[in-house]
Amino acid sequence: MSKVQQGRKDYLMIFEPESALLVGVEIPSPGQIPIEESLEELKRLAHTAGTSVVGELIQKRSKPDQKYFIGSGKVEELKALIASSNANLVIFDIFLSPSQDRNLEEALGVKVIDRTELILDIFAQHAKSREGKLQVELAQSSFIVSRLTGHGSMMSRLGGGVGTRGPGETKLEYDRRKVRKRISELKKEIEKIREERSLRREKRKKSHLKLAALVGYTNSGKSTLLNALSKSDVLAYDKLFATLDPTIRRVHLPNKKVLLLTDTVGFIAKLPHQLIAAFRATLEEVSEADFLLHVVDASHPYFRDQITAVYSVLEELNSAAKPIITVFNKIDRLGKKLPPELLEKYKPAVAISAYYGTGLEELMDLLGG
Ligand SMILES: Nc1nc2c(ncn2[C@@H]2O[C@H](COP(=O)(O)OP(=O)(O)OP(=O)(O)O)[C@@H](O)[C@H]2O)c(=O)[nH]1
Ligand SMILES: [Mg+2]
Repeated sequence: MSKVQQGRKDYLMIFEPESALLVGVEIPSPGQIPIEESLEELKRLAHTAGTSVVGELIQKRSKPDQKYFIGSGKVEELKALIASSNANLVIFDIFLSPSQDRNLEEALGVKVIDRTELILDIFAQHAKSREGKLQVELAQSSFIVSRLTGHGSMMSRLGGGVGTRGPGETKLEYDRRKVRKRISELKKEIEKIREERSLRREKRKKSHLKLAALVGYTNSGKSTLLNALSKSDVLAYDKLFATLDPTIRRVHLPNKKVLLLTDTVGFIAKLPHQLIAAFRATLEEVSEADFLLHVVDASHPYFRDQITAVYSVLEELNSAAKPIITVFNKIDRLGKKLPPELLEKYKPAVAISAYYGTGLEELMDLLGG
């Protein structure tokens, strides 16, 4: 996993090459995505982070166990699986409380992380710009501070060499204070970036050009579409969360008008709250946009659930009421035509292949109108 901690000592989590076991827990609740689907996605996230997956375990429960989240019988089963598969990491597809994380690490004798930590790790690896890096560090620091509650399991993931302690002060209090201080520095720096952005935005408004934001589930093809429409070469990659930094490009429409189009970080089901909070500066492009282009990977078996997940993130960004053009992408991978009722349901909507350039004229016409 992440090697970014090199040279940035204190706050980032430290991971080594890993063989991971994945654990999914199904607790019946309305709107819950199927456990198999969620675990499949967790596996892709683990691969993106550079971890190999050596096994999976699923438990169905009516409610979480307070101590371990899973039942104590399952803990034993997991222990045996760790021994037989030589796993050195367990990734839970749920949000673990700090004490559950600690109890599990103690019982299993290997490192335990949850979905949030995994996604944070991927973000840390993919952040390129100063803004992206600051936001990732803020998300990680906020996560760490939320975990600095008791015993020292998290401590081992913080860089050592913490300097001299004040008289009578425990290491924990010291660390918590130190991370909090860093959080406030990071917030100040990000605030500066927000101000720069808002200046740029003012300038943009004077140009009277409309701004559209590409939103959508991660890997749906947003960057590919941005490239196709603006004839540029933004990084598009078959990995989750390839894009972390917003990039704005000009699109020349058939009616001779120019539209500004911005790429954004992809969304995902169960997006950690810390990330949305930390990426506020970047995601402001979405709330500032005149309208949204919602890119859907129509070839994904669970694209309907992905649409729902995107809408719930848009709600969190107070942007669900904006005009939305739904773009069903990757139709080249469909065996048959996209059902017309789908286009009707999400009207205005188009079916395209950003990769092969199919349907782009129709989309351009919609953008111009
Ligand atoms: N077959 C096919 N593949 C596509 C199409 N559009 C995009 N892809 C592929 O899908 C993968 C993801 O594309 P990106 O454009 O990076 O997706 P994104 O939405 O920007 O993803 P993140 O930035 O990771 O959230 C890449 O491997 C693309 O080549 C399409 O129309 N057809
Ligand atoms: Mg992208």
